[in-house]
Amino acid sequence: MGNKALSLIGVPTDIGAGHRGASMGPEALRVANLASKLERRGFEVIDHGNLQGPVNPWQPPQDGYRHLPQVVAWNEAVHTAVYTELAAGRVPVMLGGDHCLAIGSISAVARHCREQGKKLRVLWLDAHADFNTADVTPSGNIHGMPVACLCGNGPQALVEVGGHVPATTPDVFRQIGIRSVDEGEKSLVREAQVSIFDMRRIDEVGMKRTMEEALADVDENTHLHVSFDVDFLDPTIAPGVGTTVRGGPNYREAQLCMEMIADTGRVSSLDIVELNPAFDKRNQTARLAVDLVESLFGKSTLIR
Ligand code: 6HN
Ligand code: MN
Ligand code: MN
Ligand code: MN
Repeated sequence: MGNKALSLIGVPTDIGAGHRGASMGPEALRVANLASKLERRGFEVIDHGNLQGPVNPWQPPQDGYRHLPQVVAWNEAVHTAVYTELAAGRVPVMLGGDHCLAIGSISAVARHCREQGKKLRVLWLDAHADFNTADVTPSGNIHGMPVACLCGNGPQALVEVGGHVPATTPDVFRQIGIRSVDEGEKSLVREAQVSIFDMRRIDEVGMKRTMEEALADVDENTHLHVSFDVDFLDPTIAPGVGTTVRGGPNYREAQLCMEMIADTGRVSSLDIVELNPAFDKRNQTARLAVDLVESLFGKSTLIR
């Protein structure tokens, strides 16, 4: 891993989620010693503390979206903070917060890539495709919509958060661990030809081949962004999330996934989202997330 300057950005909100509690995610990751563990690995870590934004009014959806103005406000703050760190030559690590915040972070990464002539690749580690729109969403929760919004399919105010519309295109995404896609969402991902390595595929070919394929054309000019939704992991090892879906990667599969991403040496930005301490037990899911993030930044169990 080339760039050893990491910037932690806490975003304490559950504004896009269907359960309260992801707002406590940043603190749980700090309590699990994220910064000191990365420092021990030779990184220079600056913790910028938490961004601020509107409180969660806990209202029902309006016109297909829940809390749209508040989601826009939080994402504008995320976009600015993440863009600022990238421009300073640092690796932003966004501590969510729910997954709607990826609209702000990935739009910032995409903008940085356009300006630097870099090729963007987003690894979307998740149980969900997060490709819903107002017409097909079963919940109105915007954390189920960030990939669609980033590809220009969403409400104008959100689609425009990064200034450039669309912020990015479906071909930059590689989705891994997917096992819950809503009925209408399925047609949308098919239509957009999103590259999805779902659990069926991981079962059939294994995590090793899955990651080889997902990372196939990552080269020295690639900016690799990892959007790590903690519900990617099997709920038996990671109960501390709002939307558990059984049948996810186990501990070793998740480690291998992270280690193979680390081996590219191209990880340049990261989201850690959907961690929900209200559902966790003794902070175990936060500690597991930190363990996996250490692997993502180069900790290896390999003996060499
Ligand atoms: N996440 N597909 C469901 C929905 O309500 O749209 C669940 C979304 C979960 C989103 O976990 O980031
Ligand atoms: Mn850069
Ligand atoms: Mn997600
Ligand atoms: Mn998810």
